[in-house]
Amino acid sequence: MIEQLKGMLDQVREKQPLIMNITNQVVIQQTANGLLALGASPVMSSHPEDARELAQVAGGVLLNIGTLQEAQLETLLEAGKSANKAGIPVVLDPVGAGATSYRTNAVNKILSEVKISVLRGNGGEIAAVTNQHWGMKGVDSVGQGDVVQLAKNAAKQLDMIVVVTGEKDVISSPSRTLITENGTEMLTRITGAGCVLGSVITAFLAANRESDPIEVCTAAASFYSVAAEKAMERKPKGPGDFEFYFRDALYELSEAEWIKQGIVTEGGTV
Ligand code: ATP
Ligand code: TZP
Ligand code: MG
Ligand code: MG
Repeated sequence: MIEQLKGMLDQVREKQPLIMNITNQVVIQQTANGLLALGASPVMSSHPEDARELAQVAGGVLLNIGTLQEAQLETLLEAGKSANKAGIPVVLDPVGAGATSYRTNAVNKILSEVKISVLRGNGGEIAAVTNQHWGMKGVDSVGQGDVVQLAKNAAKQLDMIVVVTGEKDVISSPSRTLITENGTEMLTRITGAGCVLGSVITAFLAANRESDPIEVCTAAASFYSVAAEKAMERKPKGPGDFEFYFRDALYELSEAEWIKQGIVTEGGTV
């Protein structure tokens, strides 16, 4: 089915969409560099008024609660509502949901006040948002379960696209599920692999407004995982080399190479 995703990467590189990120203090630089390597245009914001204005001119908004502070919650909500008014996609990364009730409650507040287009998290985070307990060790998922069923149930319950990442990524809407099978375990050895993917999904959505959003999210996840495989082909000595090679791959991996290597399957109806 991956042939159907052809063209979506080129759209990002051609349109260079402005992506507004309200993200955590750990991954600000990785996120800006990842988006620039991909061909998008990043801007970070941390003040409610600034975020409200930026959301009116951006192509998409990424909300990430990784190092949430009380004042930042207002910024996230303002940005989300402003993006809703502008009619642009909003992606939410519920970093560490389930690890503390503070995080879980913050995610629930955002979900109740902002129309989220895509929720992207690891298994433990998505389980927590849907009132299940898979287990979290800080920001990492430690529980195990049926990720395909988790994504399907979450998409239905929340009525939005849900991307559950891990060894495979499961992308589910309330009516359809797609699975990407590429990637490398080395992605778990660098911080921000999930967070940067959230911004990459936002960039794909911003540049492909006429396409089916579940296919656009799948293109983003598939391209990202194949780029990680390309980085591994250069035989990094460890996570340090890998991080640089991965950024290079986000920059140089062509649409044709990605489509040739990407494995995407239908996950059945919900
Ligand atoms: P965590 O905090 O639990 O590490 P995360 O928010 O960083 O989660 P991941 O689930 O690690 O997000 O996903 C980030 C990227 O890494 C995705 O592209 C995913 O496909 C990839 N990935 C994660 N684990 C593996 C793995 N074991 N094998 C292949 N790819 C993986
Ligand atoms: N602590 C708070 S946010 C963050 C850490 C380590 C980064 C998490 O990044 P990711 O992409 O979820 O691994
Ligand atoms: Mg990670
Ligand atoms: Mg994460």
